[in-house]
Amino acid sequence: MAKTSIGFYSVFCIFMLFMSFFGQSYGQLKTGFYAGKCGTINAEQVVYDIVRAAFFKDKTVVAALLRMQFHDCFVRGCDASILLDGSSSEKKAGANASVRGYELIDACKSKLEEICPGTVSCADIIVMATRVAINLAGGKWFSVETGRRDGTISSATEASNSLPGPSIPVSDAVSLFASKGLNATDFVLLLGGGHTVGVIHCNFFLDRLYNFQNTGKPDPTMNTTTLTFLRSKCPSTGSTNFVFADQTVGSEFKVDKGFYNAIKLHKGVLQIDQRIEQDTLTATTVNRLSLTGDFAFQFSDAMVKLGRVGVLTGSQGQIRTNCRRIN
Ligand code: HEM
Ligand SMILES: *[C@@H]1O[C@H](CO)[C@@H](O)[C@H](O)[C@H]1NC(C)=O
Ligand SMILES: *[C@@H]1O[C@H](CO)[C@@H](O)[C@H](O)[C@H]1NC(C)=O
Ligand SMILES: CC(=O)N[C@H]1CO[C@H](CO)[C@@H](O)[C@@H]1O
Repeated sequence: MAKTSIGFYSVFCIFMLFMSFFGQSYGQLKTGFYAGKCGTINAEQVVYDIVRAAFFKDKTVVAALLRMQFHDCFVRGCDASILLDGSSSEKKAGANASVRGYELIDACKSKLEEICPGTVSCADIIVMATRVAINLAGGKWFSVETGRRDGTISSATEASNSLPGPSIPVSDAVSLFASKGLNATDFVLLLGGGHTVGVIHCNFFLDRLYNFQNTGKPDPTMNTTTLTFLRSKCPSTGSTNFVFADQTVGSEFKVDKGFYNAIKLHKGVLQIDQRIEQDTLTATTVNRLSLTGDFAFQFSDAMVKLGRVGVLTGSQGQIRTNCRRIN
């Protein structure tokens, strides 16, 4: 009897070991995929240097890259489809209109093509660059997985259908993230980590200031101090102005837990931002992240998980030589 269970146990262990090598659905992504692939030059360092120089000229590259990675990964997976130019590519979708940072990715790509042509994918450049930006903005340094390949299809219609709108109910957002392999905790971490930097244009929340759900009144969940401030920035007649997504003063350019503190004071700018503080599916996580130091450690894990969504690896897709077009 004992012998049988030991036998079973060993077979089970070997099976688990085998699964750990070959069984992961993201098995072909790994940390340090480019080690030794660009001679003595470290591809991750090349990206680091370029993003660092850009950051010291303009801190808003952090928000640009975070939003770019989110939008890339949520439409056809993290395959750099967001970078493709074209009259009806993802870039042209309404929700994508304010994604920025394309030139920074181009700069990384040109340099890497000089050093090791046809080797480093545009999809990996987005992920490596975003990791650097997060760190420069005060977030923890973390290892990224690489080995993604670039997609060949980009569709504006698909982007419009895959990206969430600012008033999405929490339960719908949780389902959407779950469909990408991200749980409710990941959702709260990613929304807060993204929206702790960057800006929101008035048109995305004007209804909350003047005519919430056609009541002719503001959103009753909004802090009245914040309401007065946001109204001063965003007249009811409309404007192209924008405000910081994180209304904690002094925290606007930092990847930190400031966003959770702001929404606990009802200073959320987007309706979804305030909703995660109110909905039972997410409120406990928001509270924990605002009260503890967990965000600093857990945000990076959530970013790594985001980077696994729908990836192409191995012989799938291609390594674009120019991130704006397929080969
Ligand atoms: C339900 C999920 C989400 C919704 C509905 C949403 C919606 C929005 C909207 C409407 C804006 C304003 C865009 C503008 O004014 O130009 C925005 C900005 C932004 N979002 Fe999200 N977002 C979501 C999740 C995320 C995630 C997961 C990330 C990153 C991990 C992220 C990162 C950003 C960043 C960095 C900005 C500022 C961009 C900039 O300053 O250029 N968002 N988001
Ligand atoms: C979400 O996933 C992370 C790991 O990826 C795990 O640590 C966490 O417990 C999960 N949370 C829930 C609510 O399932
Ligand atoms: C509104 O914000 C102020 C700080 O600006 C804060 O003191 C107050 O507690 C907030 N009110 C609510 C209801 O969260
Ligand atoms: C920069 C960019 O491509 N903007 C486009 C975003 O989407 C709207 C509506 O689909 C277009 O009119 C913009 O040209």
